[in-house]
Amino acid sequence: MLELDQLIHEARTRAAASESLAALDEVRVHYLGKKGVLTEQLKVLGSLPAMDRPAAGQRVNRAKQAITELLDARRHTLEEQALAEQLAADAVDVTLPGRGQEPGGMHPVTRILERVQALFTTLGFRVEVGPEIEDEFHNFDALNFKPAHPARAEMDTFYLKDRPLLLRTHTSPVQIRALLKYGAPLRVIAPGRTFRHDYDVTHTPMFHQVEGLLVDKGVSMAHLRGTLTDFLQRFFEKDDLKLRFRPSYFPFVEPGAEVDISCIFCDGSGCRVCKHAGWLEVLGCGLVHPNVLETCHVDTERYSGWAFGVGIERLGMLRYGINDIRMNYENDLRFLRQFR
Ligand code: 2NL
Repeated sequence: MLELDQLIHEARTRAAASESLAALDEVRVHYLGKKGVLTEQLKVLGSLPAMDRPAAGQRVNRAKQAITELLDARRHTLEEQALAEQLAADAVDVTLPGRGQEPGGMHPVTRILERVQALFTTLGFRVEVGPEIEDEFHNFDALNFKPAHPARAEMDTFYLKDRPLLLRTHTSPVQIRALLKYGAPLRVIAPGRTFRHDYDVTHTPMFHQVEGLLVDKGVSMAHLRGTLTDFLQRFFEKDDLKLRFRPSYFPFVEPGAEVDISCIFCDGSGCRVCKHAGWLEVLGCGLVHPNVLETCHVDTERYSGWAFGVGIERLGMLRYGINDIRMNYENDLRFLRQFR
């Protein structure tokens, strides 16, 4: 029989040299496995004289137990080490500052839309919305556009395959629908998307508009001027803002006017934004054409009305100093982050 004490000593040395659980398991297989050194020793017992067998068996079993214990002790040490390493690697430094949140923000177009709506709902206007796909009747005919008016041409208007359907070119049709539905008297504003065949630094094929319509008894240009002055002074937070009405033509109003405000960047003394004119054009307006009121079954002997239309992107460019309208729709985070 082998020298068992020598065997135990050798097993202890090899266990201590094992740096991983896998390496330690190889040592276990070498001594205690099915074909291990000690297992072989037990098989040899059979060839000993009967009287020597019990004592020899006892010695082998003690050696087996000693090796099992030293392997267990080593495994325990290795497991503790692995656990300590894992804990160190997973450690969370609770004193580190947080990563912070990056909340989204309201798009500038949405901000302007909501601001304009708030200013008019305060004055008793109701907000109306309508379809973006319209027909020629609500978008043109009811608004007194003559059959050959150039705005109807495909150069300016997006028609659907089955004409008379089209993408609305303004939100006026929403007000036509409101007037047909509710009749006079009426105060509405119609915010929403509009579409025109146009693309450059001041035009995108999709843009937003708010239109306002007021129909009542004794409505005049003076009333329109007062309401728009109040609106624009509040919108630009400037109570000495000046308005200038220039005669202009839109088929759906008579008289029609374009409204300029004193330049909010130079107060009228002249700068690059107002091209040294001292004035900025902001909206179009006028008294509703009698043909429009009659188409909507409003009694023009008793009622008159005024209306206006304003471009939301245009207002945003002025209020936030945006110099290219297309930035609104490019989703550049350097642009969007400025509106949080
Ligand atoms: C512009 C001009 C304008 C209107 C819109 C309107 C609506 C109805 C009847 C009469 Cl239902 N008028 N809207 C009136 C004058 C001008 O918009 O340049 N907007 C950006």
